[in-house]
Amino acid sequence: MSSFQIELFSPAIGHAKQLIETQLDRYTQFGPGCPAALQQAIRYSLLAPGKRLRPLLVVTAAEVCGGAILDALPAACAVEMIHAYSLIHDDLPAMDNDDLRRGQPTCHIKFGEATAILAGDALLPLAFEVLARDSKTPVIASRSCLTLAQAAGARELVGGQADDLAGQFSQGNLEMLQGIHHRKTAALLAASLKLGAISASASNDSIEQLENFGRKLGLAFQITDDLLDFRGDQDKMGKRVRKDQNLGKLTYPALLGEAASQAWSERLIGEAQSILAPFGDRARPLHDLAAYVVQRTQ
Ligand code: GRG
Repeated sequence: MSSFQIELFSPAIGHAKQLIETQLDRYTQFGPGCPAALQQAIRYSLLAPGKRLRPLLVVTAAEVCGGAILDALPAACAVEMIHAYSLIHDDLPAMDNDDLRRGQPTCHIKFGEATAILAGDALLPLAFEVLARDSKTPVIASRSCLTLAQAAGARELVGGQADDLAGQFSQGNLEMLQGIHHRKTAALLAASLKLGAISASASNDSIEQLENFGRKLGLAFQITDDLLDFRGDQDKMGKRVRKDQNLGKLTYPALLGEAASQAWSERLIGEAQSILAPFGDRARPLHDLAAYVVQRTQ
């Protein structure tokens, strides 16, 4: 695979990414009631050039389960909204205090702290509004809302972030690091796979297999993220790099070394890909996305 831009990975991925971005654009044309500056800040962060890995996992999982991409679009957009809110809030001075994200100034640098907080606050309920209103059936809507709420909540995304912030300067071990990243990163990736399967009304077995695939993929994604930060190509990453090292933060390369971290992420991807065996050839696109996760350079 010579290209590392996700849309160039396959024509189908490029097409799905366009559909997702068009729909995200539609979902954030709020009309009367939403102050102009708030709408601008929401769209600035949400529509900025991200990889869209999570929504692509949603639609790809749906297709692997025999579902239609259009039926998976509300969940795909919802998960990207949660992700974008978490990035806006993570970049705030009270959290990671970052000034660059997705190759552009962070939301609070561009619009001020109060507007950035409110932009994140607005994206969070918008995700559930979209799921509740636009999922194909009421059963799919309620299962999707539950799945996303759990992944974004106090035990997973927010809890992982809290522990990450609390542990920033402490001595840690691999178990602690993994506990944080299972929740901060892998939970939302696993939920993306599960949401795709739910949108296709897949069997409970398939939903569980895809979720397990997502957990391993999520951990491999985070290890790769730590490695990319450690190796430090800011232009490719579109965000500040080597911050983790400078802050003395617990990371995989710091704990295990670069080579062992790389080997571990590749092993996790192999394990994740083997979970896809029951899906046969239909799982090829997910297999490929998993390979992308450890080969990526951004
Ligand atoms: C503030 C509630 C709250 C949570 C923050 C997502 C997160 C938790 C923090 C962001 C910082 C970070 C490095 C998190 C790990 C997850 C991660 C690598 C996010 C970046 O995801 P990409 O690479 O970003 O998919 P793009 O911009 O491509 O969407």
